[in-house]
Amino acid sequence: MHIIRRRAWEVTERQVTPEHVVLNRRSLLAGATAMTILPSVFARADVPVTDFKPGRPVTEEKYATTYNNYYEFNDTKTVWRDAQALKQRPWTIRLDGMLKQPRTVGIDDLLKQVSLEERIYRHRCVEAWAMTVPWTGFPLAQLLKLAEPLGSAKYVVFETAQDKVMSGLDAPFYPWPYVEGVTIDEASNDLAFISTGMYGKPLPPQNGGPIRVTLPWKYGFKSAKAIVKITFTDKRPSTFWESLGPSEYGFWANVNPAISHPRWSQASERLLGSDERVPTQIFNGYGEQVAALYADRKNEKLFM
Ligand SMILES: Nc1nc2c(c(=O)[nH]1)N[C@H]1C(S)=C(S)[C@@H](COP(=O)(O)O)O[C@H]1N2
Ligand SMILES: [Mo]
Repeated sequence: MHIIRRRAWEVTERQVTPEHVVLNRRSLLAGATAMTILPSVFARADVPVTDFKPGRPVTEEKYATTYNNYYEFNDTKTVWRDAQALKQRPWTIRLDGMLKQPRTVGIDDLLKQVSLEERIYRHRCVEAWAMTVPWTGFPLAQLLKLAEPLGSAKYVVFETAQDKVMSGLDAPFYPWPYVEGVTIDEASNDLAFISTGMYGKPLPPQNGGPIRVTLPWKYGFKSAKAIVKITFTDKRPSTFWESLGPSEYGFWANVNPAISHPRWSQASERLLGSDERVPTQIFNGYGEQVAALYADRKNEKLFM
């Protein structure tokens, strides 16, 4: 029996059951064959689902999994083809820096120590496209608890894989590895999530499989894919996109329709799979949950 842990900002009653959840339940009921197809630890049909009131339809899976950014492979939107070459097992994650005991954990060991759930989040790329995705995974706060950072650590830094199948790594000019980071306070926020599945299935390589971070109130580039190292530090990290273009891609990168990218407006966004444009919301619509994180940071460039 899975209990849905409700928080003030969650819906009190599920208004809709997303179609893929219904389908997975059905295939579970269909018996043993379906059970062997559904890998229990990555993504399960019986995990608690929270929809976070997306206010728009869930993006069709075929669009969310075939229109991607993954610069380690290449800079085209059809990078999903090349990304299939990234082996998803074995996979380890190094926990490093200012924590009680630096160590390396295997992903399947890690997954046994957390409680999986499904969350439907909006995703807003800084390029002004957006999708709405059912992620399976666990709160980043659970990982912090397992990692036991020292009280003096202020930031969590995610470093992503550099594999020989990633031909984009040979491209000059990019400051590999892809590194992203947030404050410990941001990482502890209820919305900060580690994704290991989507649409009730293991996370596909092109979407960051086997493990990525998902920070729905920030522009998508903060949500690092294919994480191999998590470091705790008291120094603000130099992050991939910020070091490439600090005036275009800041460290904080909170979504804000009122602050234009130097080369385009951020006022609206295109929904993947349709030509519909919808207004962009501050903090991507999650201000109620995250605005307080920034109350004492008024003098910083929080929104690009
Ligand atoms: N390692 C890595 N992570 C990454 C990127 C990348 O190029 N490499 N692109 C980022 C950007 S710009 C976005 S919008 C999202 C896209 O996630 P999606 O492909 O699952 O939609 O991944 C982010 N994480
Ligand atoms: Mo992005």
